[in-house]
Parts: sequence; C-alpha cells; structure tokens
Amino acid sequence: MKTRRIFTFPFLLATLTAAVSCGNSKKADESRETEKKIVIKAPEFNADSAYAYIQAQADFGPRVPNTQAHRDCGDYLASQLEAFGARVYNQYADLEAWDGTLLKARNIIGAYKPESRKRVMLCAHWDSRPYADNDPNPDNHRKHILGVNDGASGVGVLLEIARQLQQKSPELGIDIIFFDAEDYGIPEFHRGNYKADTWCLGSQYWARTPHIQGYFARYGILLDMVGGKGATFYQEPYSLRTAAKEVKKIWKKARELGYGNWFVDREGAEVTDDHVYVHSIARIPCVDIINYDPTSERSSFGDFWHTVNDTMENIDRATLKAVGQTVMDVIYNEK
Ligand code: AHN
Ligand code: ZN
Repeated sequence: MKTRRIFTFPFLLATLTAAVSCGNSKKADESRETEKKIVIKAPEFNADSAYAYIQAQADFGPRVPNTQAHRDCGDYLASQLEAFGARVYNQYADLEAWDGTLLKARNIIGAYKPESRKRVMLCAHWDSRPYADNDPNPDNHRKHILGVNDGASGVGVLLEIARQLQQKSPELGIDIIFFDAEDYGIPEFHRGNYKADTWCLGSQYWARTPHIQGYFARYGILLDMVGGKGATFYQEPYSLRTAAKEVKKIWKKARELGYGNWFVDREGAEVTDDHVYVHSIARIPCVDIINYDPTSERSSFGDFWHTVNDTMENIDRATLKAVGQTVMDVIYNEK
C-alpha cells in the first residue's frame, strides 16, 4: 500500500521555522518574516466616508420605529447596500414593544458572495431610541433621541465597509445586517412591572427567522456606539464567554494596527445587546464592540448615552477609523 503525504503550506512553514531555529538567529528571523508576510493588509477604511454616512442618517432625524424618518432612512440604507453591490434582503415584521405598541420593523441585510458557505456577519442596530431617559433634564425623558453614536455610528462604519467590499472582495462571504428595534427597551422612568427581553426586538426576530433558512456564519461582529470622541472598547464579558477566540483575534489585530488606546485589553461590563440573541437563539458566536467608559458618572456607555446630546459633535473620525480598519483587517484575513 502506498501512503501519500500531503504537506500543507503552514505545516511546511512550521517545519522550516523549527529546522532553522536550531541554527543561528538570522535565518530564523527571515522565516519569521515569511510568516509575517502571510498577513494580508486590508484596503484603507475611509473615515470621512463613514462620517458622511452617519451624517446622512442624522439628517433624517430620530429613526424611531413607526415614524416617517424611520421609513425614509430604511429605504436609504437598503438602497445604499444595493448601490454597493450587495444582494439585499428586507425583513419586515410587526414586533410588540414593552408597552404593547406594534412596531413596523425592518431588518435590512446585504449579502456579499451569497453563494459562499464560509461566512462572517457584521451587524449594528439602525433604529434610534424613543426616549432620552438618561438625560439630566427629566423634561427630555420622553423625547426621541437623534442616536448618532447610539445607532448611526455602527451603521456608518458598516456602510463604508460595504463600499470597500464592492471594490475588493475578501475570501469569505460577508453579511451586513442592520437590526431594527434594538433601542425600544423598557424605559428607566417606567414604574410598572418589569418585562424581560424588551431590547433587541429586531435581532430576536432575525435569530428566530433568519433571512435565509438554516443561515449560518462562523461568527458575527456587532458594532454599537463606535464613533465617540475618546471612546474605549473593553472586552465585553458575554462575548468573551461565547466568542473568546474572536475577541482575542480582534483585540490583537487592533493592537497590531496601533489602535491599542481604543481597544483596551481588559474586561468591561456585560451588556444585553443584539449579540446576545444572535448567540443564544441563532447559535452564532458574536462579539460586541461597544463603548465602555469606566470614568463617566452618567452611564458606562458615556455621558451622552440616551440623552438629547447624542449628536454629530461627539463623533470623531479617529474612532471610526480605529474600529473600521480593525474590522476590515480581521475579515480580509479570514480564509
Ligand atoms: C441595555 O441598556 C439593557 N442595553 C444596552 C444596549 C444598547 C442600548 N445599545 C444601545 N442602546
Ligand atoms: Zn441605546
């Protein structure tokens, strides 16, 4: 009987490295160089472009479900994904809010390389909160928030990534998912009975009823509040428990790219966000990249969170760049 040996490239490389590392260091350095070259440099994420997509969403006003601004912005997002060459799926659903309001919700999905079975999903919520219930002024608690950082920032970064995906395709199929009705959760001022699972209604619906039957992705990355000046992204505990490998990979990549000041190598606070339902219902590990501010006295998500001041002034292109470039370098290196 003949035995055929198949040596894969990484195996050969490892053998080579091991062999030369017994000798002197110069050769070893060279082969480490070879190993380094395997890292693909992703295209340049354009933060000005992401900023413009955030501005465009803000210009509609608060994108609160059941409002005209929400319907118009939904159309804008779907048409942008289409213009960037994605196959677009619209998922319309009537979802019941904590107070019984029926929300005319719409999840918007843009698929790249839809035929590929190797996939990664990138997501963000696109709705804005109907209550500024963390505002210092109680008169504002029932006002709609503009949701520039909380909502539009993640979507803006993903639209720029969509534009990049059209120009140069990574090896994997990518799905960009804009979840609706994330931020309609039970407000702080509510004094009646507590109700569970009132946040993330769009992602809960999608996880139960994905846009494609039997949909699967290796993992997901959720972007939430990724545009703030001086934002910091700590490793979120639910993500660490359920997608440890991916958390490590993302934070390592960020550090290598020089974004270690944004991506802090420490554990932050656990958050109920879309990634929880993507994992617990659809069984797809998902990492939440979310601003965590341990210094703010107003909220762990920063001073402007769920206030009427969540506006364009707080958005910093440098933060958008750190997040967008990191995510791009991660996905362009998937095989
Ligand atoms: C809660 O406050 C329960 N979760 C934070 C998720 C969130 C709200 N993301 C944006 N707005
Ligand atoms: Zn919110």
